[in-house]
Amino acid sequence: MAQSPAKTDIDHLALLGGPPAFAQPVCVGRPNLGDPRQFFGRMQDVLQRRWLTNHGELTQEFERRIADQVETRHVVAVCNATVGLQIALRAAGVTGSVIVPAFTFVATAHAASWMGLRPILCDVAPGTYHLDPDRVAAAIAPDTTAILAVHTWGEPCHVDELSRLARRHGLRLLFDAAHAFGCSYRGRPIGGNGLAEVFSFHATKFLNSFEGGAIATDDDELAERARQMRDFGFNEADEVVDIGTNGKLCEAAAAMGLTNLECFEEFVAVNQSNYHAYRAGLRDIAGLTLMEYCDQEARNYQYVVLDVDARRFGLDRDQLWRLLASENVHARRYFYPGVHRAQPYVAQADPSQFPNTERLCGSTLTLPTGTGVDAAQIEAICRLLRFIGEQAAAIGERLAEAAAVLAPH
Ligand code: T4K
Repeated sequence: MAQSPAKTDIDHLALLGGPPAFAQPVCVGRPNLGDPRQFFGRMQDVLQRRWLTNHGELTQEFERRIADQVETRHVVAVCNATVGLQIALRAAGVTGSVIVPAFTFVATAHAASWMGLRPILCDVAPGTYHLDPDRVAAAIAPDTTAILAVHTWGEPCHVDELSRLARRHGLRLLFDAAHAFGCSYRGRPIGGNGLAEVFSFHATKFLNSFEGGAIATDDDELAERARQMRDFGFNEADEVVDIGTNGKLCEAAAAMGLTNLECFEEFVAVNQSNYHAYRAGLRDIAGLTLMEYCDQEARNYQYVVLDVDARRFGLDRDQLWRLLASENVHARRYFYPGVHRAQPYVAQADPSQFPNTERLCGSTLTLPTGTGVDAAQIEAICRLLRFIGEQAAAIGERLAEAAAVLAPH
C-alpha cells in the first residue's frame, strides 16, 4: 500500500498541511479472512442443498468445532453476541439487576437492558481493563441476581475472585467473552467459566462469521433452554415451550466461520507478530504504553491497545487520534465515552464513581492489526508515533494556534 516518505518536519503532518502518511486508510477491525476458495466451495454446497438456515449442516459443524476448541459440553451458535448475551441471561434465569463493567462495549449493558434487567455499572480495577471484584461486592443490590463480567481485549477478567463472590452471594456468573475466542485462563480455554460465556464472531473479531456469536456452557439445562430460545422457544418436538427470539446463525455465516477457523493458527501468528512489531517499534516513547499480553497463556492478540499519558507524551489521546486519522491511520477510541456516559445509563451514573473507567476512556487508543495490516505499515505507524512524540510540544503549539484562529470571537 502506498506510503508517503517518513516525516521529518511537523509541516509534513497531514493535520498541518502535509500529505497523509498512507494513501489508503489503515483501519482497526479489518476482517481476518481464510481461504476464499474454501468459503465459495462451502457456499456452493449450501446452495445445492437449498438449506440456508435453521440449524443447517454447516451450523452444526461450526458448533461442534467451536465446542471441541473451547472444551465445553455445549456450544449454541447465534446470529451475534448481543443476542447471545440476551439469550444467555434469560436462559440462566437472571432477573432484577445485573452487575456489568462501565468500561466495555455498550452491547454488554444493552443486552441486559433489552431483557428488562437493570444493569448496575461498576468501575474496573485500577491498572486493569476488568471489573473490580471489590467494587462488585459493594455494588450488589437486593434485587441483584447476576454478574456479567467481560474478558476485555481477550485478557481474562478476575474469574476466580468473581466466582467466589458469586458463590458467596448466590449470584449467577456469566461472561461476555466477545473478544476472547482462542484465549485461555489458567491453561483452560475461555468458554467453560461461570454458567456461560458468550463469544462474538463479528467481522471485526479475531474469528469472524460475518456476523455471529456463540454461547458456550457446560450446563445441560442452560444449553437446552438457550437452543429453544434461539428458535422462537420451539423444542425438538415442534412445541413452543418458552418465550423465544430468532437468534439463529445462517449457513453463509457458518461457512465463513468454518473457513476462518481453518486459519486459526495463522491468524494468531500474524496478530502475535504484529503485536511484537508494535512493541519493538514503540519501545521507549515517553507517555505511550502498550497493553501487555500474558505470554504464558493462549491469546489471540486481536487488539493492540495503547495507553496515552498526555502529560508525558505531550499531546492527549484525542489529539493523537486526530493526528493519526488525518494520516489515514484509523485507530479507535474503544470504549469512549464509557457506558456510564451513554444513554440511558448516563442519567443514573455519576462519573466520579468510575475513576478508572474515566481514565481509560480518555487515554486508550486501539491500533490497526490483524491479517489486513502488514509489517511495513506497522513500522510506518510506529515511526509516525515516535515522530509525533518527539515533536509533541511544537505540534501542540500549532494545534492550539489553529484552534484559536477557529474559535468564535
Ligand atoms: N461485548 C463486547 C465487549 C463487544 O466488544 C461487542 C462488540 C459485543 C459484546 C457485541 O458483539 P456483536 O453483537 O457485535 O457480535 C465494532 C463491532 O461492530 C462490535 O462487534 C465490537 N464489539 C466493537 C468493539 O467494535 P464499531 O462501532 O467500532 O464498528 P465499525 O463499523 O465502526 O467498525 C470498526 C472498524 O472495523 C472500522 O475501522 C472499520 C472496520 N471494519 C468493519 C467492518 C464491519 C472493516 O474493515 N470491515 C468490516 O466489515 O463496533
